[in-house]
Amino acid sequence: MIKDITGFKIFNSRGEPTILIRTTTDRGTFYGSAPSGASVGRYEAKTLNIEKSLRILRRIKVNFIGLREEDFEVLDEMVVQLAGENFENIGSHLGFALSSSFLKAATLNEPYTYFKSLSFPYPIGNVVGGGKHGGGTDIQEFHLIPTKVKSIEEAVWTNIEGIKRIKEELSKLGKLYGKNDENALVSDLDDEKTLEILSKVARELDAKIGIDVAAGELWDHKKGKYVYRKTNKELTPVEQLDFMKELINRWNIYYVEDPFNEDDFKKFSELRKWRKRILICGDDLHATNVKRLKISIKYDACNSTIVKPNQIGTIGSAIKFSEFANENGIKTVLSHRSGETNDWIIADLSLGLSPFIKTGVWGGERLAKLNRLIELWHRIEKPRMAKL
Ligand code: 2PG
Ligand code: MG
Repeated sequence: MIKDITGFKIFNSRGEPTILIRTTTDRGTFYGSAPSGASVGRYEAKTLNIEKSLRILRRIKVNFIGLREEDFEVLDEMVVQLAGENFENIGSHLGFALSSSFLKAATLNEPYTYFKSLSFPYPIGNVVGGGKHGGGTDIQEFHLIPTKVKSIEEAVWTNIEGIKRIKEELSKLGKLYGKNDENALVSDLDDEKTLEILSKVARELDAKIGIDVAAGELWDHKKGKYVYRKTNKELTPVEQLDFMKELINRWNIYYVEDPFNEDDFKKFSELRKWRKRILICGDDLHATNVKRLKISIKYDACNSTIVKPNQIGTIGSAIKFSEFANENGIKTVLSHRSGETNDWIIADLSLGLSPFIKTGVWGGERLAKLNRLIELWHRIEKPRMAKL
C-alpha cells in the first residue's frame, strides 16, 4: 500500500532543474526522476515549472495514498486523468517521475519483470553531434548501430570503441572540440565529412550508420525551407527529400530519424516508399502518441518510431504506445532525452518492448542505462539479442 509520496527538485545532466519522486510503500522506498529534451517537438506533453509541479504534487498526492502499489495500470491511468488533455495540469516531469516510481514500487525495483517476453535491444549510439545539443553539424546526431553483435556487452563495447576511434580521427585533423549535451563528439566538420569518418569506423567495426536529422529544428516555417547554417544552404521540402536520398545512397545509411518536420507525413512516406529496407523513424512526428502513429500508419510514413515516455507523460502510456507500434510492425526505439538523470528505467522498458535503445555511448547518465542492461544480461536466464 502507498504510504507517502514526496517530491524534490534535483538537476539533470544539462544542469536544468527536474523532479525526483520518492514513493514509500509497506514494501520499501522507490524513486523516479524525469529527463528533459532540448529539441522538443510541437506535439509533446507540456512541461511546467518544477516548483509549480512540486506544489501540485502536495495537493494531488492524497489521491494515491492508501492504494495498492501492485496496481500499476490503475495508478498510471490516475496520473493521466489528473494531468488533463496535454498534461497542462501537472506537467510531464511530474507525470514521468510519478509513473516511474510507481512501476518500480509495483515490481520491487525490477521494472523488467513487468514484461513477459524479454530480448536485449541494439544500442543506437550518438557519436558525433550538433544542432540543438551543441556542436558544429546541422544534423543533430550521427549514430553507430552494431546490429551483428551476439551480446549486449559486445554492443556497448562496439559503440565505445567506435567513438574512441572517431575521436582520434578528429583529433588528428585538429577538429575535435569536446563533447555536447549527450556526450557526443563536437567538431566543425560538415555533415558529409562527418559521415566519411563515421562510415570508415563503422566498416572497421561491422556496424551500421544512423542519423537523427531533427529536421523540425532546421525547418523555417515562414520561408518554407530547411535552413542549414553550417553549409549555408536552404532546401525546399523536395530538395530536402533529394538530399536525404543522396546521403542514404552515398553513405549506406540504415537508420534515418526525423528527416522532415513533424507535420510532413507525406514527405516521410515518399522517402519510405523510395527505400523500403532501411529504417525511417519518427520522433517529433509521433511524439509517442498513438493518435499520431495512426496517421503515420495511414500514410505508411515510417517503419520505426522513437518512444520517449516523457513525450506522452507517463510510462504506462509509453508502454501502450510501444505495444500498438509492435502490433503494427513498426520497430520501436526506446530513447533517452538530451537532458538526463541517472535513472535507468528506459533500459528495463527496452528489454520488454524494443529491438533498439537510443541512449548515448558514454558519460555517467548514459552508461547508467547501458550498464543496467549489461547487469541484467548476467541475471536473466538465457539472455538473447532482439530479432531484427
Ligand atoms: C532526440 C532527442 C534525444 P532531445 O531528438 O532524439 O537524442 O533529443 O531529448 O533534445 O529531444
Ligand atoms: Mg530525435
